Amino acid sequence: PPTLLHPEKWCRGFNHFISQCLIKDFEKRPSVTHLLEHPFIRQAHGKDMSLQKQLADLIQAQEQLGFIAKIRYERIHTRRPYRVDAADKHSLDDDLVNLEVLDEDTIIHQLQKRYADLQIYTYVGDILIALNPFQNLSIYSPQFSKLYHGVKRSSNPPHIFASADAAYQGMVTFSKDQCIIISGESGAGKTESAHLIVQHLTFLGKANNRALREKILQVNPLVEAFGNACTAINDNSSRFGKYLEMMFTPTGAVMGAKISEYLLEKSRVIKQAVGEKNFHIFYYIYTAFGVHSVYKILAGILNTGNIEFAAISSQHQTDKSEVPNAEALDNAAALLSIGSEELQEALTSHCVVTRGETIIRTNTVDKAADVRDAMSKALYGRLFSWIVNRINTLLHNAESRMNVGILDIFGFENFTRNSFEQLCINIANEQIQFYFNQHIFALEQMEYQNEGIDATTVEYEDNRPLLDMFLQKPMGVLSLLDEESRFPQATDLTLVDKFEDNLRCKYFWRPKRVELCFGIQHYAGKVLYDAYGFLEKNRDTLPADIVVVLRTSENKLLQQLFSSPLTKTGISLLYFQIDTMEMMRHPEETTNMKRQTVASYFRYSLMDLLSKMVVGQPHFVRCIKPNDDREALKFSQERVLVQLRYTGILETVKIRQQGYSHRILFEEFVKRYYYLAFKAHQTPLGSRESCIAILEKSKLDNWVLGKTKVFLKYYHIEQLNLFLREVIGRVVVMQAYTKGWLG
Ligand code: AOV
Ligand code: MG
Repeated sequence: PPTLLHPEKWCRGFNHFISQCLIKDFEKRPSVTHLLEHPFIRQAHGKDMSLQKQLADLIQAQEQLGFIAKIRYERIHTRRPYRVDAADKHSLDDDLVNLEVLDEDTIIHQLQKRYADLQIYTYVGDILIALNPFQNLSIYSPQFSKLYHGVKRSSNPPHIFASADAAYQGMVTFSKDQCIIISGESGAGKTESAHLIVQHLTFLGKANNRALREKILQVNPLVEAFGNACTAINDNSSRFGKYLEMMFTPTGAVMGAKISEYLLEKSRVIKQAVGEKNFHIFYYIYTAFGVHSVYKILAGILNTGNIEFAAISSQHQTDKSEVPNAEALDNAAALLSIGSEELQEALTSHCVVTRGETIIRTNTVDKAADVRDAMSKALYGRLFSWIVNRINTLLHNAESRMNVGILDIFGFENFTRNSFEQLCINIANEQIQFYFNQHIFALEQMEYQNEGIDATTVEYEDNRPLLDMFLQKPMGVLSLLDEESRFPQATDLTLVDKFEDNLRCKYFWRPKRVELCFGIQHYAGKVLYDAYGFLEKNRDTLPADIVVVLRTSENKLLQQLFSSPLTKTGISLLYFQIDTMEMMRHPEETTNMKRQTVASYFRYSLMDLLSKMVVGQPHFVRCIKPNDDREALKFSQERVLVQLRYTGILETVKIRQQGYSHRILFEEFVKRYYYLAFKAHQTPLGSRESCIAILEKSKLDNWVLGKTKVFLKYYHIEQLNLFLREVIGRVVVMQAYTKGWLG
């Protein structure tokens, strides 16, 4: 039994000791009555001091333990303390790192066996492989969220909730932003995975505000109605890149969200490949009730698509066009709340200013059709950005300090005919693959060298040369495309010639006899592109005459969409901002800004996305498509093998088996985990020795110390965090009870 202490000794020096005794005692018998009976409390009560004062002192004492800063009282109501000794229900098969024989056959066999048992998730260390089940599984209910809440990862079979949980715990424990990067080819299950992550994070970050929770859960379906469509590969294919940041309070309660959207495939509004459809929202509006300004614009876009043009040929003029189906024109104009005549004029003619004089020129049939399409694309693109912006206004919370970002972009695509959109989509995927490689292989191996650690080098396929081929200035694909887009005389053919002359590397080739084609050997496979329309798509011109007419609209929303400076955006809200900022800074360059191409916006977008991603601690989810027929339980070894190869899974297994995925500076390590080996009031040095003390006390093995850093396996971190949580949990339980007494 603990030694009785005189109440006057409830001073700083003894606080820690007293708390520890009380905690120990309380753990044995977790009852408040019992605690009240504790000799410390009794003795204090027996003397002159009131119980309340005593307890206030106790809380103060615990505050001095330094934990209150980290863990707030309310946490106890939302979280239960971790249990380190939870029964291990996992099987060795759950993690490919446990395989003794490491070759493609074994890995494929393993995944196939698991898939047949409907075990769609498998770990590779801290990375999650998710096979698309192509059927609804009953493993995503709130019961499952509970099951995966705050337990040791090996307590349950692998699951997407466990990955979301790891990100959440990482954020709460270390107050560090997290980033979940979901990759995989089109139809592999990225968007579904993103939904499930949001679902679990919303569960974990129980907001008191139920309405907020509901709103966050509705964000994805809403944005996807506007940004997803049916393609040849996927009925709900993402036609834009999405980075969703969920915002939390320091105690882990969800408080808002923010979406960044990247490169919406606007061309889908005017044209879809055979067997594909327009954005979902166009099929929903028929059922929508009330016809709202958003719906009016959507219906306006549909009717604009019906406007046709015919040539008016006379002896003098052959380049004039008119609209033979006036009804479509009138409908479109009425829905967009603009004048029908003005619209016709803006479509069939354009103003040119020469030496201060304004001249009106007529448009040919083809030109008029181009203007019509450009208008539809601009309307839709800006509407989409506006919707995303609205969502952000409603959900953004400026006070948020921590977030978990979830990246769900359009997956790698290879259709029968691939155009400019596929090129952009595939470049974005190259970039994500590069980011993965950097994190998993390059940075890790560089650190071994710098820190003098002896670890086996793992060879991996570096896609850097490919990325350079796309992004390099001035000789990369995007720069060459921009350059050619500036020449009025250039054609899609001269563009391909230019590519051929300048891209002298093994990743590019030009097939014989197909003039407008070029091929690229992407990290995920060969893709043949058809350059038809590349220049026009890249220029993405929206004539000023159209903007002028749209600005006269009586629809306030439409007016607003076109009141911002004239840009060819709709790609990303970000560029509305860049545009305005740049113009303020360099008003003289406004005209140049107007000439920004899709390729250059795209490059900015990628950089912006990366800058968001790099600040967070990354977590990777790699989605794999088991077959191309979207059939449940069908596992094509060949298809899976290709994906495993190009994503470098085999190499990932190797590096996770042999390497140390966590590298933490001595000082940082001691700061995080000192309580596992030292008393709360001690202040150990951030030295090698302190690290050893913590690691040994925690009974971990297989770790290594470098010159300045502790090198840990992915499972060590989990262990350490669980130990830490257990200790913190005990203190929190105590605090909650004592606070409860005080009312
Ligand atoms: P993607 O996001 O990776 O493709 P999705 O997430 O849209 O792919 O998945 C495609 C389809 O696979 C979904 O519509 C579901 O029918 C099915 N699916 C995927 N994951 C699951 C799951 N966990 N449970 C049940 N069904 C699932 V793309 O956006 O085209 O790159 O651009
Ligand atoms: Mg998707």
